[in-house]
Amino acid sequence: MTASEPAAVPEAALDRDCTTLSRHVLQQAMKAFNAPSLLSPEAQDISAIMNRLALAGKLIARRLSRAGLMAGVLGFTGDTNVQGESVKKMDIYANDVFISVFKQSGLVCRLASEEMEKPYYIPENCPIGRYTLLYDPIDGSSNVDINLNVGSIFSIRQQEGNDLDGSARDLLQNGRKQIAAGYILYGPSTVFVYSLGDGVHMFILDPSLGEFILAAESMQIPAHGPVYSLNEGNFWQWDESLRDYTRYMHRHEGYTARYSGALVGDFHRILLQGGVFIYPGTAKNPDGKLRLLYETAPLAYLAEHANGCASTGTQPLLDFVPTELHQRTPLVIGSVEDVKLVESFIQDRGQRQKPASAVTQSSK
Ligand code: AHM
Ligand code: MG
Repeated sequence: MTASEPAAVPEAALDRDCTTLSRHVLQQAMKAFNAPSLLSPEAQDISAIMNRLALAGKLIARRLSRAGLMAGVLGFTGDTNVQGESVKKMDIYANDVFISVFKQSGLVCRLASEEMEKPYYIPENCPIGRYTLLYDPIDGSSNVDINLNVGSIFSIRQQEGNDLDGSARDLLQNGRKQIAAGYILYGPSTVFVYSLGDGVHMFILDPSLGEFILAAESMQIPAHGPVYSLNEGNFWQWDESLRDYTRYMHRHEGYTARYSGALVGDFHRILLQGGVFIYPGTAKNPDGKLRLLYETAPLAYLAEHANGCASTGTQPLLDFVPTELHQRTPLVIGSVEDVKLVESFIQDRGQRQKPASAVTQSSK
């Protein structure tokens, strides 16, 4: 090669650059719905939903990247949401982004989020679709004002029943009913991770192209990782079993702690490197802090499709059936071996608390 000849771009790198999120989703959707062609309505719908989610992610990422330079972006609104938490301006902006992106789309019949007490129903003058979108617009919002990572979490369910006659059933069902789930992580790069039930796939936003480009396909959470992740500031509010687990971590070599304050960030680390994240019940909140439908269930869906697992501590998280929209659940999620270790402490303590006869019965 002479100095004047351009260096050849490796074919694989070019192919990867051409594997955009929308192309990938179309192929995945065909598999998920056994669709004979790219033109099948389900494949088209899911692909269009993912494209809209990607647009929401880009809009939120753009605002976050300039937040410190613009007036009225950071800080609290002064209001409290349905969860009793102080609302940040970015929470409202991001919630509105999802609504604007989907309102006219004809893809969803309703949206439900952490920031809205009741679902948002598509107005009568707009086309109505057959899917429900559940989302947490800004997960980890305490990180927003200090320029640390935050995320958006989403879950898609097929509409079942009718809202008008009260027969709607798709919201209060277990997590196995999700047809897709994922998150967008706003960190040094903006990352889009999703599953349509056949593997978990990661895309990175290339700002120069404005496209999410494939970074990893069919990701696998390692069976074990050294990192455990939980808010030890709540130590004295936990059940003794969790305190025993934490003492065990302190006393054994090979473990280290990380806790980012944003579930999406902590889960992303686990997806890449293994380990476990725990948000248990506390004395004040026996079901913990995290919400099932738009926080724990979507991430549990991803964990299970990446060879990891998720539980409430006593049952698989995806089996948990909510009784209300903003239902909370304890969460233990990550590498199979590390989740099992946490569960073993919870179960051991349960056994020890039972009367001797009950322990003998159940251990037979
Ligand atoms: P948010 O969606 O209102 O931000 O709340 C969820 C966040 C999670 O991202 C994070 O893991 C957890 O709350 C942190 O809570 P705590 O400060 O109690 O440890
Ligand atoms: Mg959240």
